[in-house]
Amino acid sequence: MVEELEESLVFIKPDAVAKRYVGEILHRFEAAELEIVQLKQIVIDATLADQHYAEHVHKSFYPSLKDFITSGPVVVIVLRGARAVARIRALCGATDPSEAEPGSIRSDFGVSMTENAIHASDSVDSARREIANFSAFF
Ligand code: 3AN
Repeated sequence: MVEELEESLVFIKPDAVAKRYVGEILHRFEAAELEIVQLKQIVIDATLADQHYAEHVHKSFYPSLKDFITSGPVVVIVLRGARAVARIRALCGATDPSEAEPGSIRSDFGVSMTENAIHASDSVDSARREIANFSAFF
């Protein structure tokens, strides 16, 4: 049986781009046999931030998350592979870098709940919605 491939929307956040971790993070995905389908450095504006984080816009942490995510370039990537969504989430580690699994991207490169280096879709449905949100850039 041929396994169905999944796609995931990933972006390397402004903290990790500024610290020049892009190459190291991309290497981890390629080493895991994930294919880069799209890749672009962009700046997320206020409208796209609100769209992408729609489920968080009313939460207390959202204003600082929005300030941060629009503060500088991000590298947005569509990755494809077998069980890509779950495997990428595992490579990223827990949302809070201090709780992220040793060797995960957030453990190695994140510093806080806000500056946590990377975003990755949490389900195939979220990936579809998020890729559509960013499609104007590809
Ligand atoms: P994940 O990115 O691991 O799926 P979500 O979807 O719960 O986590 O949160 C989206 C983003 O919102 C996180 N990557 C993080 O930057 C930020 N965030 C979530 N919870 C908090 C919090 N309690 N305080 C500050 N930022 C948060």
